[in-house]
Amino acid sequence: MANNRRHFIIATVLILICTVLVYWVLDTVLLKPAAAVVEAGPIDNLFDQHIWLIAFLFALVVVFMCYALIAFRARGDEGDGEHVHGNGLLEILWTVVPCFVVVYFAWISTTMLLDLTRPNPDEYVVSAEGRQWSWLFTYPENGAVTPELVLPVDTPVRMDLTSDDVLHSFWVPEFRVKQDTVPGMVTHVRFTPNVIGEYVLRCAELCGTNHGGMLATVRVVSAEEFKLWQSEQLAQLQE
Ligand SMILES: [Cu+2]
Repeated sequence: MANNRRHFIIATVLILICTVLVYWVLDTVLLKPAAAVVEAGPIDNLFDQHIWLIAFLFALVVVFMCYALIAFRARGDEGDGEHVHGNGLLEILWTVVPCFVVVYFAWISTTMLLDLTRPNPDEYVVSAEGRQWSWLFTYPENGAVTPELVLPVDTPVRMDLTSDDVLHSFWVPEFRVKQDTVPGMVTHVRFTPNVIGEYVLRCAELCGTNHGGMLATVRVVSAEEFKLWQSEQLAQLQE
């Protein structure tokens, strides 16, 4: 019994160490670009919780397996091992605990999705059309049509997305959110850019030969610069 407890304590400590190491490796390898929207905080937090869970599950399986292989190996004895006929407590635990984990992640993911997709009365609307293999943006308030997306900083934005041909997907990694564009319907994606800068919009849905080249420049500018840009667009329209 004392020996069992010793094995259990050693394995638990090894699992905890392995969890931290795997988390550290994944966190180092899966580099996310610096966030540039208000909504990034909770999204990155959810991502982080998943990475911790993945690291723990990996450690749980691999450490137990390796520990058992080494600590309980048959030393010259090739006879049958002891027969085990199930363990009620263990079976209840490994059914109930994962259930709670799944419900927990479903709950926080659903509430976050509802939060991120909730309409905001002050949102600034821009339409984006995806086509093989480029993007086109329309500003409904003045009818300007541009190949680059220019947005005012610190303003909630709603993109109305459509497709001219096949499925595409609107994705700016720094904005974290992603949404498919679907032929024949309008889909929406909402975010609030909070860092002035230049980003790249990428198509994230395999859509044909030049899918990888389906990029567009996204510029997040100050309110003054945005007004200037709007008046330039308007002047061009009136020419
Ligand atoms: Cu694509």
